[in-house]
Amino acid sequence: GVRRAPFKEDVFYQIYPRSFRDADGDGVGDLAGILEKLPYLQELGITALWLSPIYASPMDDNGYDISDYRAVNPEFGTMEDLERLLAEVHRRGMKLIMDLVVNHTSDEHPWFREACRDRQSPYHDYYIWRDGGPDAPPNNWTSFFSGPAWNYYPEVGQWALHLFSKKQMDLNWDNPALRAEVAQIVRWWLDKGVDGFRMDVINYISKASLADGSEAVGKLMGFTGIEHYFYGPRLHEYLHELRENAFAPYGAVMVGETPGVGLEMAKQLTAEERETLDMVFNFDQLETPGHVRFDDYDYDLAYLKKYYLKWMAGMPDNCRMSIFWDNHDNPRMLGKIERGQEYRAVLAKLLAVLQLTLKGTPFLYQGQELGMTNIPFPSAAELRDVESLNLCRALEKEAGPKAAFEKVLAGTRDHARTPMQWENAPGAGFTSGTPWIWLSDDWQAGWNAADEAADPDSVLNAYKALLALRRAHPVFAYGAFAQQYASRRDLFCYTRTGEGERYAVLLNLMPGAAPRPRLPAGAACAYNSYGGPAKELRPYEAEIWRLE
Ligand code: ISL
Repeated sequence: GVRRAPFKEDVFYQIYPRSFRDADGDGVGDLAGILEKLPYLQELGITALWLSPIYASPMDDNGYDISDYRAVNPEFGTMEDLERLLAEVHRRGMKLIMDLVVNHTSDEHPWFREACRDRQSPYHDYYIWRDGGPDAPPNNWTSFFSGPAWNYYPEVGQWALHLFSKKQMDLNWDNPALRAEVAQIVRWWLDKGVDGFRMDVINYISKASLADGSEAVGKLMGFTGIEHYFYGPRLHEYLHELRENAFAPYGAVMVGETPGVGLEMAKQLTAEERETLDMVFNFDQLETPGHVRFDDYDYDLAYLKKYYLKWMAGMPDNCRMSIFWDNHDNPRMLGKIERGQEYRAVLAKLLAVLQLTLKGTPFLYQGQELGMTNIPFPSAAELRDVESLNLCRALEKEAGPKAAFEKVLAGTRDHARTPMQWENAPGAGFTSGTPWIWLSDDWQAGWNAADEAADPDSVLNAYKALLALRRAHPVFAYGAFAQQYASRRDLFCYTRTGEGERYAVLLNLMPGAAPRPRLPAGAACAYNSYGGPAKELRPYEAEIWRLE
């Protein structure tokens, strides 16, 4: 069975601070806004929060470009605000993890400034440099945010690597001084009482070599060079060392964001006896095979079932995966499956049941609990994300502005970054000012926290009920998973068994009615997404049954 640990019972909730709640009216969410909403999160039944970066940053990538790891960006508030928030989170019995972005720093970080100023500086070797003239970069690697992965710095006559934007410079983890520096930063925050970190693209930190990337892999993935760093030769060593030197003494949790690692690597990275990460985010569930994020297509729910069946069968009890499909880097899953309004609420509830009853650690993303979805942005002028803007610019050259915008609109990360819809009021209760990013009028149609709190059938109240059920029954955290009625391709049925309890979950994956499979005598309905069970399963109906 699964070994018990407090963090394994948690349901995490990701806050994207810019878009959560703006307390001071400047249009940008802030720490005071999060503090204000803690009662809401506690009532919802969340037990742990993950904050996307709030550190000092020029905000080229909304804070994933850090210029001071020990400072709070004034846009978000002060260090006192953060300490108050942490104390209040703990007082309410919740945990707080922060975002550790240490594959790269901002080019405005003093380390990088020093590195550029003087080749002899000890900080020079904190980054990844190659000699060469200004005409051609040292290899064919591409950045995830369009264009080559290298900048030329005439001051030192060298190229420096950046896998992300031009202002996000990759750190050289092969340098022990840099690794010691990162451990110090982690300990500094853990000393403040933070409960752990979500570690940004942490599987990219060990670069095997700087040889050219395969053109074939580049074509397939859309990025060239990735095979040289997505699971580098010293990755395990670096993570284990950081665990020993920083996390382990505090019992703090290490959650790896690990794009591109498959099942076998996820096992290697999370196996408890290997003492590396506590769990990973994998991303292969986010697009149905044959598609990439910027394709305009309807996601097939049957694939989500197939994916989790494979992973739950493949992950032994000593390994751990997170369960999620929404975050700040992707359009919302709800809208990828169904674009219309007809099934919006019931599909949101099905996804809630699924996420809170599969075996693993759920990470909810802000707004999921409201049934927030992807609303088409009106024009390219409304886009804010560096990835989207760079891609738009690159595509415009080939295809013109209209086609470029359509392509970007299908996959833009900005879909998930629109403001939280708190109230039926101007600014949606997010801000009294002008929101930093486009806000649709979706909040006027009942899709906001205040209206939903008052509606017993709302998505919000479904989440509350499901989170309460999960908290009351540790079988959902620890119990064994077994698929049932495997021949029913229109349904996803499974049991969770353990801790002296047994539950069955029935999900109708189709937007039409379906015959109901037989349940054992004595089964009692613990949750039904239509308010109570009927003879047939209705479109996207989701149920949980308590078995004797
Ligand atoms: O959006 C992507 C690129 O196409 C994703 O692959 C994403 O960049 C990747 O999952 C890494 O994401 C993390 O690191 C990035 C940052 O922009 C993302 O917001 C963050 O979640 C660089 O720090």
